[in-house]
Amino acid sequence: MSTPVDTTAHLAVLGAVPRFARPLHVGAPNIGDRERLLQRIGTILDTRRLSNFGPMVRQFEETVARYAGVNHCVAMCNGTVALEIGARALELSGEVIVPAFTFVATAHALAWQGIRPVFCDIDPRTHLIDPDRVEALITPRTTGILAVHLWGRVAPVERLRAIADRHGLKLMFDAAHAFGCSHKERPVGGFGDLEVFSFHATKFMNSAEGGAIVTNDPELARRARLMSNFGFTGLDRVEALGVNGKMSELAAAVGLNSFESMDAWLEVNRRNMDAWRRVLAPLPGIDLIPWNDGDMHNHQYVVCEVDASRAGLGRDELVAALRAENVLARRYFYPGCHRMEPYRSHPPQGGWRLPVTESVAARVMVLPTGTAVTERDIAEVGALLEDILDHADTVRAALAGRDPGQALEAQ
Ligand code: T4K
Repeated sequence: MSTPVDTTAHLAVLGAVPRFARPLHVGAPNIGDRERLLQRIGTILDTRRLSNFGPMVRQFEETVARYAGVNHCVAMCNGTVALEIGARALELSGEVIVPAFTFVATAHALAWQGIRPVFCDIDPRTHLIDPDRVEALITPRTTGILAVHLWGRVAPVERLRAIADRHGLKLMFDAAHAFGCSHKERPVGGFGDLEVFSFHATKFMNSAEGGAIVTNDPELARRARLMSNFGFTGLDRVEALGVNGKMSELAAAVGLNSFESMDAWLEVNRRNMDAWRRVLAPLPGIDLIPWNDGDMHNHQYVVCEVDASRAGLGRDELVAALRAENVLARRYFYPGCHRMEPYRSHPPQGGWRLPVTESVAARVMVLPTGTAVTERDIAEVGALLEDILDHADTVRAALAGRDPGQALEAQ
């Protein structure tokens, strides 16, 4: 017998036309002033300087260093290569302690260098590496800690610094989400031995593709720059093993353009966050994660946790129902790196035990924001969510007949 369709609910998951004709993405790029960008590209073409530490990249590095409050910035082609070069510049080897609740690039950057990521569980309140669990993971092979400022929230920097110092470990931060964020009035960039930004298209500040290593250590910066350019110290002189990690002039031009719009984009993200707060507040079981009021955030990620017992629907059901409507919510960073290859097939003896990571990864839903999303869009998604929750039983019944993978991959 087929499930009766509730005709009072005009929901795409029940066969209605999707509420949004145009998809709302998590991570639609912010685009700066076109005229200024075309001028910059014109200069690049006129001067025929396309790469290899040209003037746009130098200006980009100065700008990033200024915002991050550090002495040195080395621009890179993307955040992943910056993490790899950062790990090498710090001479990390053996094992490095890292959270599993992060984008897989954090772990891959280590494994790609032959370093074993040792996954540490997270704090359920902050979603950040739990400093109380780090020390138990240290072995004679441990050389460092790579923590993540997830969602732009600053990792427990003081606690991690103390642990690293006590055990003679290097401390590195994946700050891919955290450009423009700060903690206790200190901007992200100067914590740890070095930090790595991503300027990917989906980030708050983008250079289309791009990344950077920032540090106050001149020797680390010198080594990172050397490694990003094949180890060349002169025209025919190679002094170290290196790779090509350089940022192009075109990427730097896009990045410089982004910085000119930074204040306006921050304002949009704040406005959108306020709008999300308003529309989600009356909805049961969809809780925005709280932020520290004293800290500065870029609000590039609108992160909530779904409590199925109060919402009446689980996270996956909600995400599937939203995606059917062209609201492309994401399950970042499900299921956790430890459940992805190659880490899933090569756990340490006894397997990974990360109960907090797993329970958080099962609840998190990330909603669209950025300049492509308006307050009106958010109000409409709010009304839509209300409809979905009001018809929770019907939605669940409709989704029960579908391949869950397909429902979640919709769009
Ligand atoms: N560490 C952390 C903690 C990170 O989150 C990341 C990257 C890294 C390190 C590595 O930095 P990079 O090497 O990437 O610089 C995306 C991004 O590719 C990735 O940069 C990002 N984190 C991660 C969180 O998200 P996907 O596969 O989820 O994104 P994708 O391609 O589905 O894009 C999101 C949505 O944005 C799309 O549905 C459509 C829209 N979009 C995307 C792009 C690229 C556009 O409208 N236009 C575009 O140009 O990984």
